[in-house]
Amino acid sequence: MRTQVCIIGGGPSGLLLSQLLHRKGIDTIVLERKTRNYVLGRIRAGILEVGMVNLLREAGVGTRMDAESFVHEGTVIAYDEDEFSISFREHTNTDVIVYGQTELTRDLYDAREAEGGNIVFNVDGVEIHDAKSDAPFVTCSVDDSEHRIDCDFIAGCDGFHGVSRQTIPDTVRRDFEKVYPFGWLGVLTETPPVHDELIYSSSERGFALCSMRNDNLSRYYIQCPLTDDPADWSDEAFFDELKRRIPSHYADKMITGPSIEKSIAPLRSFVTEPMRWGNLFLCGDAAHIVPPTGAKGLNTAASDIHYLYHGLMQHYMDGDSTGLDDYSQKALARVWKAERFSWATTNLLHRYPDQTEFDLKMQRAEIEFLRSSDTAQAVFAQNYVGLPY
Ligand code: FAS
Ligand code: PHB
Repeated sequence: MRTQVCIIGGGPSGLLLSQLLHRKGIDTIVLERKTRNYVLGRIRAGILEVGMVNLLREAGVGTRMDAESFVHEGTVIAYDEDEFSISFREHTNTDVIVYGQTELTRDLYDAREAEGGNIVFNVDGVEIHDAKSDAPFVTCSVDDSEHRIDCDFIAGCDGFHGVSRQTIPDTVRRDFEKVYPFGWLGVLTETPPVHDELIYSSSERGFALCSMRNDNLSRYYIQCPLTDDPADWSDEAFFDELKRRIPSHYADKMITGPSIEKSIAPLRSFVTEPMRWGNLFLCGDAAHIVPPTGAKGLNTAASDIHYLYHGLMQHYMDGDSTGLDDYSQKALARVWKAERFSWATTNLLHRYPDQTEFDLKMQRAEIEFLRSSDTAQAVFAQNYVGLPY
């Protein structure tokens, strides 16, 4: 089998790249380890930056998103019984939209399949060969039969636990990591959101986030110890704890309901450098992970895809490989800024087990400064809506 770009991973990164390249006549194959339903069953991101929105429209999958998504012009920051709003619109003249990763991944699958996309599910044993040569290839097995895909380029879109990053030798690759001493317990419920904007709340009991997917689908998170198991948390216990971490006027009006999904995500900051090795290009979670506090995970995958898509187009259409040569340095420049914002907002709003009284005073002073300073709110807003590509 032969293709121009072999894409490993059928999550949002791999599917978006495949769909964008297809519309420019560039041939791809997507190799996905799981089934379509398994990929769609993972509840992940909810907030899209304008850069991701524009890419999805350019990929021809913006119709349902434009019809069903919500525009959010700001967010609420709460701390104990206090709160304030930060207006994205006022400080950046732009905003974000609420549209679940599950939905955009579904839209991408539908578009790839409608346009004859070559997506192979239940792929096992993916191996990358000769990435440093002009004739790289990928081997894998599907239903116990072996396959070889010869290609010009390989896009490693296979997430944090994939094989692509591991293909780059330890002597070449540098990993940077911070593991946080807590996770997020997330719950999805078919109930109306407690507020029309997101509420990021820092309380003495820990962080909480009130989010949503639509006007009858709410997404809630509470910071929890890494030793917790979702099965340890009844719905009642979850909502009791959530209500104790947000201002009481929200807690009193919250409509709760049975969870239709409950999971714990560990929090980690991670970056690997470089994001290119020969003709292998890493994109999205394969190259970097952020704590979800700043809603940057999926949105940073989007800018990687933007840079690689344009680099590949330039190569195939103009015979110019400048974009590919600049990919790693360009992508990493934006990745590190997203890492910083995600790390800073996590430190601002979460409780650490070893925090001293002084640490808590510093945290409170920083929240109070954010509340009082137009400049600080403009900096928060610029990062939250997404820095330029
Ligand atoms: P993904 O991990 O989504 O996709 C990689 C794909 O590659 C998967 O489908 C996997 O099955 C496949 N794969 C892996 N190994 C393979 C192999 N060897 N062969 C073939 N296929 C292989 N971001 C936010 O902005 N907000 C959030 O609230 C948020 N919550 C998250 C919760 C969790 C539990 C996790 C893990 C991430 C969360 N993220 C969140 C980040 C998330 O949205 C990612 O940024 C996003 O999924 C990145 O997309 P991909 O790069 O496509 O990686
Ligand atoms: C979500 O809705 O899942 C969500 C929203 C904002 C975040 C993280 C997660 O910062």
